Amino acid sequence: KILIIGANGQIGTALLPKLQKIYGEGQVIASDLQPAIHPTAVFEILDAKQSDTLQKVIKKHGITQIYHLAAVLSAKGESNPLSSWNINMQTLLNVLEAAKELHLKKVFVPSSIAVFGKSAPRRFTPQNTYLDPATVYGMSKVAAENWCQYYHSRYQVDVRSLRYPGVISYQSIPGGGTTDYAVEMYHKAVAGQNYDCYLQEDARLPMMYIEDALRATTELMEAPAGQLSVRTSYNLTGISFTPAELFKNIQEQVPAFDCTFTPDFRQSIAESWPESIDDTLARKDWNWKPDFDLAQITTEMIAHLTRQYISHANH
Ligand code: VAH
Repeated sequence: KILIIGANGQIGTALLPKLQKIYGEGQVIASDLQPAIHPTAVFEILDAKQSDTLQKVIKKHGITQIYHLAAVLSAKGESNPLSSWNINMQTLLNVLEAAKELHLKKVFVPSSIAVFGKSAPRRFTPQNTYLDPATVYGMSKVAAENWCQYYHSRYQVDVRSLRYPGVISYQSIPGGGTTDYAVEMYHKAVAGQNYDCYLQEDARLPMMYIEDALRATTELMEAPAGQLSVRTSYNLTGISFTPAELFKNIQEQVPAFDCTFTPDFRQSIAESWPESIDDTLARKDWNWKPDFDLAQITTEMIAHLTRQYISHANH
């Protein structure tokens, strides 16, 4: 049985139905701090900062795998550094400890391009390079990667990880990320409104469509352990684009859409991150390959969001 921690988050909301489809609805237990946003089979209100309640839920359902998708993201994390660090680290350590104590089969822990800082090459950023993250979120993910490698090498916990780029999805409203501008821009365009972007026009960032992110996650988790040469976290990417390029791409499908650019504190976070990522190792170790380019992402996002706006309008 699989436990998703943070099922109400951006990745969790989209991963839940995918895992249910693969493993069967009753095999996936969703959990989060708040009640389920979307109706699902089995849902547990769970604060993963409490080790004993986490282990109680694991035993209650006979959990053998955990997808730990709860964290305070980069932008939101800066408003309360110490509590963001405590939340991200305490939950992670509780998950790794539970995996060791209760002999879980596999664990997934997402990392992020937020682990890179000003010392890393900004273009085609390599798997191994000096990590000096500018955000508490990034610092917590660097620490998480090292803890994952530690629990794997010392206790043989089969924990696997991906450094997600900005993920573009239609299934949830953005929550505290720096890359969320892309999702917000699509929402505004479909709602017939203009968008004031909080990043500069030329802020190029590595991004990925949610379908690619979910497939990368399940492909990594299903790869034979012996093939995996990285036990911190794999570099991963889909495509890179700037807010100006996204604006132009959306305008081709929504001609009336207009966008202005008013950079805020998130611009300095974006400037500390790579413009593009070298994910050669993921391609080599477990045959990673992205499917969606920017035009396809725009077509998908506009189609899904239009359907949502129509169905909301009819209620
Ligand atoms: C964020 N979407 O912006 C997340 C992610 C690389 C970006 O970590 O914080």
